[in-house]
Amino acid sequence: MAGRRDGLAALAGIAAGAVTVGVGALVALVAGPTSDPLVAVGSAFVDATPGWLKDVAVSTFGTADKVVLGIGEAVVLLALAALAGVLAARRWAWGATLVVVLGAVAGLAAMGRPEAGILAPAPAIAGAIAGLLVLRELIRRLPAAEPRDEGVQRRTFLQAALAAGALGVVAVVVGRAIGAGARGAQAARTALRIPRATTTAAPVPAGVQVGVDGVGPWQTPAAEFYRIDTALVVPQVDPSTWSLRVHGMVEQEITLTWDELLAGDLVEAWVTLACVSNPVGGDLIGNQLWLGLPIADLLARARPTGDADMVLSRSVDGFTASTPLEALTDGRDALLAIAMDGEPLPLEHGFPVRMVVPGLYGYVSATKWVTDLEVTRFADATSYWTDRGWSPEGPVKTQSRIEVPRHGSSVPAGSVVVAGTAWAQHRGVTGVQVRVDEGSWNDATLADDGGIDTWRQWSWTWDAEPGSYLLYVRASDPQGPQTGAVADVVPDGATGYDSVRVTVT
Ligand SMILES: Nc1nc2c(c(=O)[nH]1)N[C@H]1C(S)=C(S)[C@@H](COP(=O)(O)O)O[C@H]1N2
Ligand SMILES: [Mo]
Repeated sequence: MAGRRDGLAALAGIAAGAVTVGVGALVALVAGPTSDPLVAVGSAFVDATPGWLKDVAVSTFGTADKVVLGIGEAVVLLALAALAGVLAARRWAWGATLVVVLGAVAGLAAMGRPEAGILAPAPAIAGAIAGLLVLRELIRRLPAAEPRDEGVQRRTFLQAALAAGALGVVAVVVGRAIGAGARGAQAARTALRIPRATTTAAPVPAGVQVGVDGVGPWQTPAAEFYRIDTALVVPQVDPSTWSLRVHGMVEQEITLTWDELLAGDLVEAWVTLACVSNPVGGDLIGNQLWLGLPIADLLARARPTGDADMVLSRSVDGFTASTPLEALTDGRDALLAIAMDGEPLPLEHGFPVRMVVPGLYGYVSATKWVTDLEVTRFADATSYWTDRGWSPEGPVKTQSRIEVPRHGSSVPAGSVVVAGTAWAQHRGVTGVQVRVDEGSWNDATLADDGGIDTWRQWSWTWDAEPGSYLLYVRASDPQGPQTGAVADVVPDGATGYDSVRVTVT
């Protein structure tokens, strides 16, 4: 009967595991959301993930990468919990050791988070103790190998195991729900009123939208804006306690408070933000109206010293980005942004304050939940992604994509409208061309221009005859056409022509 006993022991392990995780989630309500054992281990895993693997994850799962990580973690945890049960049933010390080791891993991971306080290991310790107690009780109740009343023993064991497991799951759900509700950031966001801009953005021309069905909106709705970050729980920052320190190679150190930021001369700007991990033709890019304080104003007060050439921005959760000082002071709309589309930043997009720098990929410029700017030198400091093999330079590459017709679609012969979007942030799109198979390039019609920092829609009408074709697109900026050479996203952004396969019938 060893097989069946192992199965029940595995169940005992899983039930004890659920209790461990549940108690951890409840204690994390006091110790802080990133000390939750599941969150802490997942976050440590994200930070330890080599750049290439992060790249594979983002390109395979896109913005669902966090969900996939969560499922992966749950599967590994279930297997380890089952193993702890089986071991404990054979020899208690083995199972107990595994539980203690897992607890220690989670506790150390929590202590390693940038936001860690002295209570950081508490959820893991409390969870492990609760898990050990439940595991011991359940192992004691395991039906004997040759029982006289096996049915009864089995039933009481299963009842106890299911009750413990259910309690654990309920604790996780309740703990997370209370945690989300109790955090003040969402309430503070709702109560916030965004001040008017001192400098408003130029009105958007009526024709920025190319007017072809299937071409995405020129302004990306905030709710649909892509989200890329390393934060497994969205950092909760109450604006009333927020401040930004500007220090390092400066003549005057500055601490900016939330009220000072709101009282500053706020500037509005349309900026298309792009992720360096966006593959050719991809959608890790969005265009929005941002409102914020020019970072140049702040730096002018701090007065960087002679040989400084970089600003290392840091968020509450420890993420860092290294931005050329030049890009923050050369007159472009580099902002400490507080609003998107006239509303306070959504929590997941950096509430209350993030950076937005036209022309640079997000990983070197767009720090969300930002609280610290250190003026320094590229020779002296690195940042989150440049430590992982990505280029210190992160200018956005000129790119274009075909949105209509869709890849793999069929269209009737005759006039076929081909349309999409092109971008060359801070240089401006000056032209777009479309090519059928290996034919010559045809000039597309550009929609109205929203400014050099935004993307631009385009369309071209194709006189199509029956057959199967590959359509290619390329954009030009003032330096000339984008390159057709195919390059991967690592280390500084993908290149190559976007193409779609179309069947004309
Ligand atoms: N704190 C923090 N800020 C961050 C990141 C992060 O991981 N943590 N990711 C950066 C990257 S790689 C990109 S592309 C942009 C994405 O901003 P969004 O999620 O608002 O679209 O945020 C940047 N700012
Ligand atoms: Mo990114």
